[in-house]
Amino acid sequence: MRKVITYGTFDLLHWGHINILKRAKELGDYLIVAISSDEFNEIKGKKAYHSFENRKMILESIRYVDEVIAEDNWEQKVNDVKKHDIDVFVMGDDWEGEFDFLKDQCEVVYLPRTVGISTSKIKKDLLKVNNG
Ligand code: C2G
Repeated sequence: MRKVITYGTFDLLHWGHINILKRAKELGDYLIVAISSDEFNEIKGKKAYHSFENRKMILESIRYVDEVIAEDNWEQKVNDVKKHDIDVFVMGDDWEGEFDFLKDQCEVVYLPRTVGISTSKIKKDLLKVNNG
């Protein structure tokens, strides 16, 4: 069984997220998503609208996702790949090259980001709508 893993905050879930989850799943048979904890989001300088528990529950409902684990720090990826016997690590290409250190453990695939949508764009557009 080919196992795939990907990481992210996945806040205000949108079709760009679904695109990468769908494509990540197509690279194997089992997809694990490591979702950033609220504490780790602070380290990333992000404030998610939905709590970790709610972002986790939402991701677990997606047909492409087989398992959701917590992402608590930058360092856990090496151990996650070992512990979960991962064959493929996937991230959007805004992270191109950032995780090449995993290449001696598993395949590392950067997929093109979906253009035209992002959580920050949603927040910005809503601000505009509400402020006229
Ligand atoms: N993504 C995408 N297209 C978009 C928006 C996001 O392909 N329009 C991808 C990102 O490239 C990432 C995933 O969706 O692979 C999740 O995006 P975020 O929730 O913004 O995750 P990020 O903050 O980049 O966290 O350790 C890695 C970090 O946790 C990644």
